[in-house]
Amino acid sequence: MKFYMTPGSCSTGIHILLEELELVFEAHLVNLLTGGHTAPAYLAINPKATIPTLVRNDGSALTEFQAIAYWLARSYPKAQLLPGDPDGDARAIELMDYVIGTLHGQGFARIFTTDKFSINPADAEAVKAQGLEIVNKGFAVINATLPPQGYALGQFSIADAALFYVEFWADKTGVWLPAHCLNHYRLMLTRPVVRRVLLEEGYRVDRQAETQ
Ligand SMILES: N[C@@H](CCC(=O)N[C@@H](CS)C(=O)NCC(=O)O)C(=O)O
Repeated sequence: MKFYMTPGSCSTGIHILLEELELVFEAHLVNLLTGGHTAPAYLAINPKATIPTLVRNDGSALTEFQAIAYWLARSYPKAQLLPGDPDGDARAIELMDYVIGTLHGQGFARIFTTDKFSINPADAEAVKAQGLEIVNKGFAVINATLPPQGYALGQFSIADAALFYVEFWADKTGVWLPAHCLNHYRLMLTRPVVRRVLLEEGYRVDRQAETQ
C-alpha cells in the first residue's frame, strides 16, 4: 500500500493505525506548505487535494480519515480497532465525525489556514478567535462523553487515533485540554506505536503534554 501523509497533520492518526496493524506500506510525504497536494501527480491520485490518502494493494485510492480508518478496522478485524457491535461502531463514527468535521474542519482549520476563511485580511484575527472558540467548545463536548481514564470507547479503537491528532494539535498550539481529554492524550502517548510514529514524524515525544 502507498500512504500519502504530511508529518504532524491529520494523517498522523492514520499513520498510527497503520503501524498498530503492523502493515507494510510505502510512506509518501506530501508537503502542504509548498503545495505538494495540488501538484498534478497528486491530484491524479486524490482530486480533493487532501491528505491522508491510502492507495490499497488493488491500486484504488481511499480518501477521508473516517473512511480509511473504517476500512482498516474492517479489513484487519483481528486487531479489534472497532468495538464490533452496532452501538459501539456507531459511537466510534460519531466521535470521529465530530473530531474531523467540527474540531478539525471548522476549528483548527480556521487557526491553521485562516486565509481560507477570511476574504478580507482584516478579519484574520476574528477568524482565528472563532476557530479557537469552536475548538474549545469541541473539547468540552468530547470531555463530557469521555471516561475520566482510559480509551474513548473502553478499548483502543480508530476513534482514539482521531481524537489523538487534535489533542496533539492542542498541545502544540497551547490550547488547554480539559481533564478527561488530557488523560486520554497522555494515555495515547504511553502507546509504543504512538511514540514511534511521533518520532518518525520528527517530534520529541518526551516534550509532549508537559505544558498542559
Ligand atoms: N475530510 C478530510 C480532511 C483532510 C484535511 O483537511 N487534511 C488537511 C491536512 S490535516 C489537508 O489536506 N489540507 C490541505 C488543504 O485542505 O488544502 C479527511 O478526513 O481526510
